[in-house]
Amino acid sequence: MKEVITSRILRTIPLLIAVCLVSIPAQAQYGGGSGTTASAETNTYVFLPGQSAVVQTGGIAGVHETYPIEGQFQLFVDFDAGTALFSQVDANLVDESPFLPTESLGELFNMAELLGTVVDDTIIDFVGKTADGMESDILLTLTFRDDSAHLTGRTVPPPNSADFFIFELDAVASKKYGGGTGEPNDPYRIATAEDLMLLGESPEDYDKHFILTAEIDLDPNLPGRKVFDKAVIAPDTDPNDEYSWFQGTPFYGVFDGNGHTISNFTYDCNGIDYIGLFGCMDGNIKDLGLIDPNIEAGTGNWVGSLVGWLREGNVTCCYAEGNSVSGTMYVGGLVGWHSGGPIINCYSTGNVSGKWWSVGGLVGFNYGTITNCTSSARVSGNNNVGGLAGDNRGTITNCYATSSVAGTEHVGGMVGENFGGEVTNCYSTSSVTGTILIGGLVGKNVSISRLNQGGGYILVGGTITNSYSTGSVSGNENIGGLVGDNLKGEIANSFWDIETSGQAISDGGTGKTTAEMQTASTFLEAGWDFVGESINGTEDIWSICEGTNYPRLAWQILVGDFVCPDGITIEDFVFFIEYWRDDNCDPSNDYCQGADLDFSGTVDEADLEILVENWLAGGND
Ligand SMILES: [Ca+2]
Ligand SMILES: [Ca+2]
Ligand SMILES: [Ca+2]
Ligand SMILES: [Ca+2]
Repeated sequence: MKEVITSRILRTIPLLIAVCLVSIPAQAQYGGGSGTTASAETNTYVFLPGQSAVVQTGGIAGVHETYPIEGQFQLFVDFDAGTALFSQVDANLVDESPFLPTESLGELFNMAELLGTVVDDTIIDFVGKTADGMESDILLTLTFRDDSAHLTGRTVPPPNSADFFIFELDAVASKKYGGGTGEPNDPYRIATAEDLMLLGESPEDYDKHFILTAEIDLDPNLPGRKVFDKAVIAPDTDPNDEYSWFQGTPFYGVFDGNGHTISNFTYDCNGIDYIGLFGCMDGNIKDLGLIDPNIEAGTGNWVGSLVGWLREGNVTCCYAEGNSVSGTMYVGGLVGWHSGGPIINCYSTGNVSGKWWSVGGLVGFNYGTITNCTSSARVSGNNNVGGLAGDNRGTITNCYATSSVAGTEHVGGMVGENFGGEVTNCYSTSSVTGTILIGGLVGKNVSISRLNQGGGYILVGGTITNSYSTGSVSGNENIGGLVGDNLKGEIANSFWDIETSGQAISDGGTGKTTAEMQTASTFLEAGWDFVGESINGTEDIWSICEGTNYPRLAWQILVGDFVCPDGITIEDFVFFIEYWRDDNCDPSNDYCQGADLDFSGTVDEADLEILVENWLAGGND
């Protein structure tokens, strides 16, 4: 069996990797502040208060009024064609006046109908006529200076007209964020800490699309940064309400980290809820890394480095490295409370601590779906403390935890309390210590009864399937190698290592020796779906390096780790070189046994580069 598994073990694995931008070097997609490489672009500009006004003069009454402008506009410029237009104007003259035909700046200058001509790189002239039937001429000049647009111009009445007002515009508008329009095909670009903080202060943009175009450092010692006393984006706006509800606007747009990182996000404030880079999230976050987030929430609840409350929406391909996160309840290394769409391909490292309930390395309280995630964060709390999630009432699939977990009651290497939840294809190597209801994988496992359509009750959840644990487990009461206490839950085809756990018993699962735990047949006979066999399935969830390691999840194995032992070593290089210059690799890569790492059809220098990059990146554990 060993030969079968190890020789064919990893050839399909390259298909499973490279779903996240964060795990591979970020591609330079956007040029940063000055926009895309295309010659045509649209940007949003915001009028600067105090520098933007319309002056009205003339008429029989001899009016002379000044109206400040508030708002923004979108400017489309095609430098190649030499044309420009205002694609959207959302700005108003602030003061009311009986002499003013409209408070809308766009209507007053009929901006949507003006034709722009690019004079040179910095000047655009706009001409047109008013829409009021009087047919005044309009002449505006837009001048780019730094990242600002200066707008000057006026309406010009027809010759010999006696009773006309003249409107003169003199305004300065700055480019919003690092450019873009916030639309799906042209997201606002976040290039600086200032851009990010501006987004936080702009709830009107929480439905927009954003993309990170640079690494951002929020170190409070740097100029213009600070120690935050609320979530950076989508904070609770009434932190002192009696019931601790979330008030405020959730972020419900898209935040694409684009493979970039945000470092040193620092929060320090006691007793405020919904804390994280995002306080409350109904949108999507992807391809974003947080480096060294430092969150001291004290008696605050719903605390995560990335999201306090993931209410709806998704978090995909995100991580928090070097966490220092603390709070009281619902505290997680990435997300405090998760009731939203899936969290996929995410991880967390560092330290997570909670004074009371629901503390987890990745998620404090999970009511949603977590797939292909991992945590090595050290976790401490009181009740319901887990290496990946403190509480699980949702679905955790294809995840692993390598933490150390300490608590009092309901403490597990993976999940503290699995209350009607599902844990499938997961493993934990976390060491676990506590007092009562302590398990290597799950502290307490509970199936809950639910009314079915026939009027009776059925038991749902509380399932642990195809999972294992190996970490040391210690405590006083209801201690188990895999599960501390199982209340009517279903534990199937799951194992723990009786030697490394120090526990001969468990309220569910099957205890095995270390040698048995590192033997493929133990798991194959239980129906686990491995790479290199199809009898148990073709999803190929697991891989094993027999005799040296326990089963590992196929998704966690690096591109280029072809053969045993685990990690990229000289043995993998030797395997790779056997296929050097093969130029008829089929699309499935079967013929070249996966050595065509970029699926180009040929095993060549490009593949070698990928192999060496992963080798040097330390893919040898
Ligand atoms: Ca509140
Ligand atoms: Ca299989
Ligand atoms: Ca290897
Ligand atoms: Ca290739």
